Amino acid sequence: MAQESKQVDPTKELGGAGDALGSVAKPATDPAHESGSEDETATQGAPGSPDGGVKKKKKNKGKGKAKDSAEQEISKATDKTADALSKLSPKQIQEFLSLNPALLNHLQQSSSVDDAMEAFKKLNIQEIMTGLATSGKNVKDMGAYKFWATQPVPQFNEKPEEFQEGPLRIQKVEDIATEPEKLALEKFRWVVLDLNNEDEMTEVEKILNGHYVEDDEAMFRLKYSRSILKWSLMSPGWKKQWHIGIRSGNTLCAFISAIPVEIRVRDKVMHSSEVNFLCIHKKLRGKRLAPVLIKEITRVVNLEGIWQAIYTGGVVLPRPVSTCRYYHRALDWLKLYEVGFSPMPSGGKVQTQVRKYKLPDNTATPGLRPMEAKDVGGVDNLLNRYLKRYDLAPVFNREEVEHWFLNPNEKSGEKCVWSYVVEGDDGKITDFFSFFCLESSVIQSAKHSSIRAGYLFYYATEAGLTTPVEKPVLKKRLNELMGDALILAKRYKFDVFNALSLMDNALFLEQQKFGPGDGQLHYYLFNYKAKPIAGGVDARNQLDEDKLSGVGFVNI
Ligand code: MYA
Repeated sequence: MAQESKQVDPTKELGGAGDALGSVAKPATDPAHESGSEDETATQGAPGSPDGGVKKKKKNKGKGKAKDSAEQEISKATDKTADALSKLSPKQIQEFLSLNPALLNHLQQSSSVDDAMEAFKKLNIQEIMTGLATSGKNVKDMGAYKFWATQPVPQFNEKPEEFQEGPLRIQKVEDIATEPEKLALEKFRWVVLDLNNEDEMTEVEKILNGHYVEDDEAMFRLKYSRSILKWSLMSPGWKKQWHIGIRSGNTLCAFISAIPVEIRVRDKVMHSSEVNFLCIHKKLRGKRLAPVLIKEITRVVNLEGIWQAIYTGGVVLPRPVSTCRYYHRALDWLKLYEVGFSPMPSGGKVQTQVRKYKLPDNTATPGLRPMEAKDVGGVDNLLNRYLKRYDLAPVFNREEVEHWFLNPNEKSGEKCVWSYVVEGDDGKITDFFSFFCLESSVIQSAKHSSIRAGYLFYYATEAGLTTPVEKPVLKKRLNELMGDALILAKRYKFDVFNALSLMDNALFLEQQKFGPGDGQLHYYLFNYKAKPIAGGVDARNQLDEDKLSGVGFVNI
């Protein structure tokens, strides 16, 4: 899944992370509990989830005044945090680190908590903050992962350097239950959604558009169009029984899905599944329904003899194989500013910002043109060779290349993916890039109801295919291609262009005026232990051109 992320002013990152520290100290509260949910009795037997979201501070999204008070708030929080940190006793530091396994990992490398405490004391406040940002939000003590501690996933206390890569659990199809787990309440029932049935597709669209991923401050919520849902849920080999819901009466109140994917982790290629669109109605949150859905998708995937899955998320679970950061390139800066997506840098002016993000009208790469059906073979060949450079990547067949890059739904409605190629004089495809459209609802704005975001999808270029890679050559070519991708995205009326720090993106993000976001995307593998894979950012959450990401898997 994509994660909601919005642009941060890099000079203010310290304040943002300070907020995260505050949230460690204050126990989280789930708003659904506060409102006295009518469904309290609907619990699956374990009320009072120990996790819950960090309490949301609704931001005032007005312009100048809000900005000033936000700045003051950030600066106050930073001062308070610095002050609080300087007063921590060793015991408190130890407790703090135990709440942040990822930061502890980073400090520890291979040593004990005592050594980590020493290292912690030596860190300056900014390092602590960015270390926290790197560790992600909602990190819990391992013991608090009641469900995930029982699943075949690597745990936080295991040392990656001692990992033997491979599956964690070996099973046989004949041992897999043929019926789903019984739901605790009679009014709940399992359903398999038929996405070829327009009414059932409407129900999926409705639950996702009302209840799916939001940013931390509940300002934006991902809004999947029907065409992107069909595109992403009905890819080659899709199975109806992998589109699962729970109904309460006639209302679809929870959903989870999977599609088949071929993934490669280093040298190992696996028939696998990609799990996405896990969503529970807001009134049913915190009632342990998510584990029930996850166990059910595991069961139906296992029944097909598939034992591994890849999935991503904004929350920290045991245990990310990689973590990437979101970056955003404003195309309509004024609109992004008006909805609270992009901040005004201190001392900045609207006109200067608008000018900064202005783009030429026309693309500059000779031979660049939209991808056509006749290019499928060429793109398949180039892309699969390019993806071999990464530690974690899909392996596409021709049918998948056709599906993912040529709009299967274009005729029936909205276009959701744009793909371009450069054809050399000899007719060979030398370069390729693609991006897809995913809107976000603006939850509270009188002026704008949605943001149209382009997400960088897969790309490949012959310029990156030398052994060893000549980084300056690759960097130059990627900047040319991505500069054109931005011009095209602007032409197609996107407001913002988003990309993660994965693939070789660290080579062009800054040059193309992408700014860091407040969102991270953690990559997970189910039933496969793998050593960590670089996410394109360093321990301080900054782009790392020296150590490019090993992630070549982009999801929707
Ligand atoms: S990621 C998108 C997730 N969806 C959203 O963020 C939409 C908005 N939020 C919601 O709808 C709910 O808050 C969700 C949790 C449904 C996320 N991935 O029922 P609960 C664990 C995995 O009381 P709720 C995507 O779609 C949590 O740590 N687990 O919680 C990929 C706790 O377990 P533990 C998660 O807040 C999904 C337990 O659930 C996530 O009401 C990949 C609490 O359950 C999460 N994003 O609902 C799924 N969030 O006690 C895994 C919370 O251990 C697939 N939890 O801490 C695994 C592979 C399966 C197939 C295998 C085949 C081989």
